[in-house]
Amino acid sequence: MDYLLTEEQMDLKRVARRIALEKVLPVRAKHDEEGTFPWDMVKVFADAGFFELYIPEEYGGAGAGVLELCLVVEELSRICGGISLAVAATALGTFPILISGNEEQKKRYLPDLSQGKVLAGFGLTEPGAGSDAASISTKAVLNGDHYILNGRKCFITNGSEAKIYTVIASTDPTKGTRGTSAFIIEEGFEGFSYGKIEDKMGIRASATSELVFEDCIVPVENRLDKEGMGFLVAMKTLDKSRPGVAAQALGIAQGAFDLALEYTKERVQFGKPIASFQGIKWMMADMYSAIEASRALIYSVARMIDAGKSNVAQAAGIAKLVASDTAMKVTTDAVQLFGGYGYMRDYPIEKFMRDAKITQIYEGTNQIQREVIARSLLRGA
Ligand code: COS
Repeated sequence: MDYLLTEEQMDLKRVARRIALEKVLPVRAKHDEEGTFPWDMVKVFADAGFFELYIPEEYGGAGAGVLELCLVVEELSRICGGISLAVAATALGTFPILISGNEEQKKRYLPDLSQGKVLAGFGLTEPGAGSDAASISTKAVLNGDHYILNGRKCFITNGSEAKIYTVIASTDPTKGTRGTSAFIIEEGFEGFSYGKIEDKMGIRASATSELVFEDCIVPVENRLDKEGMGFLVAMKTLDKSRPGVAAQALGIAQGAFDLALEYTKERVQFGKPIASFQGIKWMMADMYSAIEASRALIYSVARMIDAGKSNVAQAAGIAKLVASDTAMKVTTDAVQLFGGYGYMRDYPIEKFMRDAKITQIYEGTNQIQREVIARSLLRGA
């Protein structure tokens, strides 16, 4: 397949592949086993310019786009779907500022984010508000020149490691989706702390934690856009970030496939490599075809977003749905191809299956993606 990437995009993909092999691979097992945050890799990624890709040049970024972000996330995830999240989840936390920040907010926050000096996270989900994002109960009450936030966000990727969080809170509970607002919260704001740090099945090299707001003081100038725009900011953010989850899923699928291909060529049973059996060959062909189909989809959706197309919710949902279901199927099949060895933690393949699962769940479960896709169909959008 030829995806007609530019020379620069192919170079970027090669650099990400090299860094993944040279730097990420040696520390992958350790971070996965110990569940530690890969600060050693954040420095490497910052030096390589991975945090600046999608940020405009005037704020210290590279002025590239979602496609470039996807290329990097794909290649890093091909080695470790957990470590790649330091980059991908920072993009998720940064997009609201890019989408709806004013000049002052962009100048204040984007330069440090683009240099990887600080990481970001995105706070929408709450214990009682997951798929039903409009039902959030975290409240922000205006009090002079600041808001007072009370509530709790959960499952926040990069939580407790990031310094900047874009958080959605209710400013007028009587107005439903139009009664929510988005805020930039800095670590260190009075009344802001971290709650439970999660112990996870997969992506164990990524931090996931609660954000706790107890009479947290947030200056009015940290509100993004007008009051009431929070839900829209969140939806537009997810439109832009879901291709990144799809790219993470794609990388995980490709990484598992790489290992399975190598193994089936080497593993001899009944006197020949198992790759020579039709049952195995056809499995590999199906796995590879699904991976390429996901790749074609993700790159084209990322290009749509970078071209400034509107109404990308459906396309972003399709990319996330197809790529994450592919990742789950391909990694499960890869474990199957390794047989008993695939189930053992001595081999890296089971980690790919554990890492794949979350891509069907976060940034909107795949049931929600189907809902988004179907609603667009029914609206004729
Ligand atoms: N772009 C622009 N506008 C959008 C939009 C989008 N992608 N999605 C919704 N809107 C608008 C709608 O057009 C509607 O506008 P009006 O009030 O003018 O009619 C408004 O936002 C409310 O939308 P809707 O009625 O569809 O809201 P619902 O409460 O039914 O929720 C879903 C819609 C299910 C799509 C939303 O709750 C969702 O995405 N849930 C998943 C959340 C998620 O991904 N969580 C993961 C955690 S974040 S990492």
